[in-house]
Amino acid sequence: MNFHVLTLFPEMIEDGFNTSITGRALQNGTITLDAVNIRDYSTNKHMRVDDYPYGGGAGMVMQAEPVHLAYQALQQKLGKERLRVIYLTPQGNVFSQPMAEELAKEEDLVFLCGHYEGIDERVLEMIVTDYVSIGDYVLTGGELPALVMMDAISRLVPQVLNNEVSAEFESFHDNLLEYPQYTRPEEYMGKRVPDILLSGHHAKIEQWRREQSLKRTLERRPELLDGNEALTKKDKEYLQKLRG
Ligand code: 6GU
Repeated sequence: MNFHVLTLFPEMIEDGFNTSITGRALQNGTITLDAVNIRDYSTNKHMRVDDYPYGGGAGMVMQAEPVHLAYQALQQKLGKERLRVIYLTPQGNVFSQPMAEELAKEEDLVFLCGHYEGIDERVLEMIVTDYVSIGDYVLTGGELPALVMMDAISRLVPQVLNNEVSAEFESFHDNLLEYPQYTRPEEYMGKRVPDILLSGHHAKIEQWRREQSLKRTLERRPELLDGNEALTKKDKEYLQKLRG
């Protein structure tokens, strides 16, 4: 997986990605990251990349040309005419695990990060293939959303997680929330680890964990249960019992 990020703050992208699991994936070459400074493609003698909005209004707008030139340089470098270009904007489709799974299949992904009041619409029409938001709130720029997306996509790339099974057994496995986890000591401030987890009885532990997932999902995210096709007859009986 090769990530390319067009941004005015490349150090924010590099620093944000270079730690922990994503940092290790960069070090061992499973993932590459190329943070391109859009300002390097300014043709203005003062290296400006923004200007006042036509029609008036608050703030500044990023100009089309530097973004377009940065994109064309990337096309040249990769020898690819068509690229998946994701523009981070609160006006986009809301990012989700299925979207991460789909994007993880690509060889190259380009993230375009806007700042100020956004980017000149004309270059967006020319190069953007996907408009994506990370939720209904407003951020100052697209860098944190790009990092959020790259993190979620990275952990789906084969070889990125050291434990191969952990990408499957997670929150949103079967679209249910994950069961609670415990580690040593067996008792902390008078609170004991559930006995079943110390029993060594694997089938019973699996059943307990499934029930905890169902209980937690019912309590915290009940909408995930509506029409959930992963629910077995046994799951549904347990949910009936919980609902009383
Ligand atoms: Cl992708 N960008 C910005 N600026 N704000 C956001 C967002 C994206 N997603 C939610 N809020």
